[in-house]
Amino acid sequence: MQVSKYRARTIKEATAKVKDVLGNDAMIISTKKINRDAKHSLFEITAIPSGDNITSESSDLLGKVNSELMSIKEMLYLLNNSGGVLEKLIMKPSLLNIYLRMIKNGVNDNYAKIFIEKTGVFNGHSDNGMNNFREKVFKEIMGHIKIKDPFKVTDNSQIIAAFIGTTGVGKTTTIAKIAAQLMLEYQKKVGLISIDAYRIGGMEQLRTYANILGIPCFQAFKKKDLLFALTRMEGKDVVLIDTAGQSQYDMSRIEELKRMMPGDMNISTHLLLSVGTTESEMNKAAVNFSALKYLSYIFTKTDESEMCGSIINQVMKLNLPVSYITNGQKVPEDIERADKGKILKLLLSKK
Ligand SMILES: Nc1nc2c(ncn2[C@@H]2O[C@H](COP(=O)(O)OP(=O)(O)OP(=O)(O)O)[C@@H](O)[C@H]2O)c(=O)[nH]1
Ligand SMILES: [Mg+2]
Repeated sequence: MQVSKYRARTIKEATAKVKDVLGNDAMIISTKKINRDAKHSLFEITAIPSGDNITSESSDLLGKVNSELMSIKEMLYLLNNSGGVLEKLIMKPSLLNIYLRMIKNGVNDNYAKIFIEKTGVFNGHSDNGMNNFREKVFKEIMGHIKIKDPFKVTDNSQIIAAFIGTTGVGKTTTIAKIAAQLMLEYQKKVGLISIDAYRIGGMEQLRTYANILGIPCFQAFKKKDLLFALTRMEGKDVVLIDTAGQSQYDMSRIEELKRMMPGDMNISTHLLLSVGTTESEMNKAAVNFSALKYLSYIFTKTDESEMCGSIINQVMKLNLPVSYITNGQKVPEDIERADKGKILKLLLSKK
């Protein structure tokens, strides 16, 4: 293994030097700031060419930093996207790595910075033990995530839950997945209601799932239909209501839905958001649909998106709990109850 050291006055220059000699895919083993005197310091990068075999005699050198290896390409990415955090974290490869993962997963850089800052690393707090800072960041992120199980009951009361969100976000499919899960895993009696009065065939998709599961499914166009359908659901533990997809900008349709399911009807609502949506679009949907006082987020299509950072971005903005995550088209298996650890993994997954 050919290990070389490159020094320059700034981290940018040192990175450029490595890139010139070893190329974009060279792996950085360590970074260091060397103070020559009070005024002058140098950055040093120790790197190996890409594909270089890490032999046993060199594994000592790599030691515990092995898991933190970062390529020059990633370092350049951080230089352009980290707004000064890189320089501050240069001596903390494990934190730098977490920061990189967050940024590459689309976590808003302000939030990423806050999570790192909370460890105290920027205030000169020392790292007690190998993984302390790492664990602190994980704890900090997870501390912001709240989890909700919409179907947890302490008494025997019926739960009525409606699912709202923009067109095609996955409402009908998710309802089918949840219905199946509640029936098969939790032995619940489930009924379905569709209030999709806008689309021809809007009801058919839900009815097909209901037929497969062998459960009732009613359609409602108006509030009185909905009330009638609900009376026919007496005896069910859970009633799931499918709604028509609507633009987050169409406030009149959102208001219409609100009139159909007013607060006194004891219907809990849950907002579906597709993780592939841009941060601003997602937030717009979250804010405009809040007229319906939804109780939790369901993040959909994590399988389709390279970046799941939007989950934490949204959670940080409105501070609401997450109930489910969906990760594919297959009914009923592609759904998971939300879990802090799983969400953390999605935010830090390697790209
Ligand atoms: N890859 C992927 N596709 C999904 C997921 N959830 C739903 N879909 C797909 O997204 C498409 C739309 O799903 P629907 O359940 O019809 O969405 P909807 O919100 O009910 O749509 P409208 O009723 O038209 O507003 C379908 O092709 C689903 O199979 C998911 O988690 N991952
Ligand atoms: Mg639908």
